[in-house]
Amino acid sequence: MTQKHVDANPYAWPYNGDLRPANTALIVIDMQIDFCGPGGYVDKMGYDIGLTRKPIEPLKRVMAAMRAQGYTVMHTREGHRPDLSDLPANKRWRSRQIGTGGVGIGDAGPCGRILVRGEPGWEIIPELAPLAGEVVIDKPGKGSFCATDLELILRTRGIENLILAGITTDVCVHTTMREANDRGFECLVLSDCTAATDHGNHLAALKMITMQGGVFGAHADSQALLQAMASPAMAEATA
Ligand code: C5J
Repeated sequence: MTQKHVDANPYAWPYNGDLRPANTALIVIDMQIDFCGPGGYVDKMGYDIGLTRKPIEPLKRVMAAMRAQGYTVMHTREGHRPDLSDLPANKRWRSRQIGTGGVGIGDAGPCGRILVRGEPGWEIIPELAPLAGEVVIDKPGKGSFCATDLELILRTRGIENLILAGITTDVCVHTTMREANDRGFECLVLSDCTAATDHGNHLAALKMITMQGGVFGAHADSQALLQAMASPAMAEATA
């Protein structure tokens, strides 16, 4: 077998050097107007969308390169049914505790009802719109595996390695990484293609990944991934 590694932290990723378009997917998590657009949920809560918009430019480059090489590119959207039958009461209550006017998930805001499927704020931002044929996973929770068909789709495609990006590092990206890691997927978070509503939390979330030899996987910046993708595969070292 030939080998390709990303210069990642705390180990050269993936662990077995088996990085190929056929076994590796990029999952772009929740790059929705509600998380990084003006008038969306994050903006309404009073957080700085300057932080959550930072991943857009590096993500554009990574998505273009991965699409060009035939890697699987997938997207997720956090959101609830219009009748809110999949919105736990405690999630709704907590979302109303912050921001202006007690407005939370399911309530009307400047971009329509917050995190409700079909509303303008729930849409993926136009800069990172999915291409025709790319899988989009609609999830009611923070993790991308909970109450979705993501795992079935990944297994059906023979995906073993997941490259994770999007919003937010400490919530939906981390939850998805933890779910994926427990299912045996080899995970890499792209540090400049994700962001949190608090930069300290972003840094802490990245640091958590590096504990215990890479307790959930590894992280690297997008440049390191692009370099690995451009490099010729090396013959496997023999002991
Ligand atoms: C949050 C997310 N933070 N996509 N969602 O509520 O991280």
